[in-house]
Amino acid sequence: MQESPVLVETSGRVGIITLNRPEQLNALNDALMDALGNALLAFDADPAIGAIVITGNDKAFAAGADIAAMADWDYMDVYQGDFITRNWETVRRVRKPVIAAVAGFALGGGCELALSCDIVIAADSARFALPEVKLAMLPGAGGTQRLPRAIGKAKAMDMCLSARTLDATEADRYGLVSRVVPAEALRKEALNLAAVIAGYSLPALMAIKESVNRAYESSLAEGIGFERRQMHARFASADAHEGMQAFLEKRKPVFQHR
Ligand code: DAK
Repeated sequence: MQESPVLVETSGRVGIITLNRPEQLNALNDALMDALGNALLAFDADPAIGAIVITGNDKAFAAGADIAAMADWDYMDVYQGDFITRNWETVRRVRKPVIAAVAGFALGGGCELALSCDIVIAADSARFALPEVKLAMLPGAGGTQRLPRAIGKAKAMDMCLSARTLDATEADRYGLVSRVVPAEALRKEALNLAAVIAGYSLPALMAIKESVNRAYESSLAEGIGFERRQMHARFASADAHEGMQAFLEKRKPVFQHR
């Protein structure tokens, strides 16, 4: 029987998805992207889960779209099959926080997948690049759009046009990743961070995520207006009252995720 292209497990309120095509450096094919999307949506719908970690193995988070799968496609295959849009963007539909824990190669679509997550924790072994230009392709899963927003136009152009690889330190300096940790500590650090986040009130996390994402999609004035309404809405939440009351009573809050 063929092994599943993703492994799914939980640790407390954290859902963990491990990309599982190690022989192909987790190259992203349809079966993997379908399985990843299904796992993400299942965790998003599960009230027992508060945060999600996507990770790979020591050598690769993901070395990009599966070149062997794409090599024979023609325009009609990708247009009518709705390549990328059909099953690569599911992560953007997830309302809970998603952390990418990246060791080794995060290339092409792998780098774009990490960029689509909310927080990127990089092992010191992580390597980021958009090498599609070497194949006479272009980063087609949001790379040319999300990368300039993440690291600025000059550095994004450099990466996209030259296929230059960033090590973890450079990626951290450029703001492509949230933090860098020793490779051997990656999983523990990512799970600890996810557990901290998952311990907070879920509707507050969802409102924060939606508000931060709005910063990318709107003018500053619109974004501030959206944030203000989200903040007002917090006063309708039992957890917000519990959080403030617990502070005043010098005790730990007990959130109902309501
Ligand atoms: N696809 C398929 N197989 C891959 C792969 C990939 N992206 N990357 C590695 N593999 C496979 C290798 O073929 C090899 O398989 P076997 O020969 O053992 O059968 C195995 O994984 C181990 O790889 P290597 O032997 O090459 O390992 P090395 O350590 O020597 O080198 C490497 C590691 C990561 C430097 C090298 O494998 C490499 O350069 N891989 C390709 C990286 C790459 O170019 N990635 C970008 C892929 S393009 C679009 C939307 C999106 C995209 C494109 C279009 N449209 C909407 C049109 C996205 C494109 C991409 O992501």
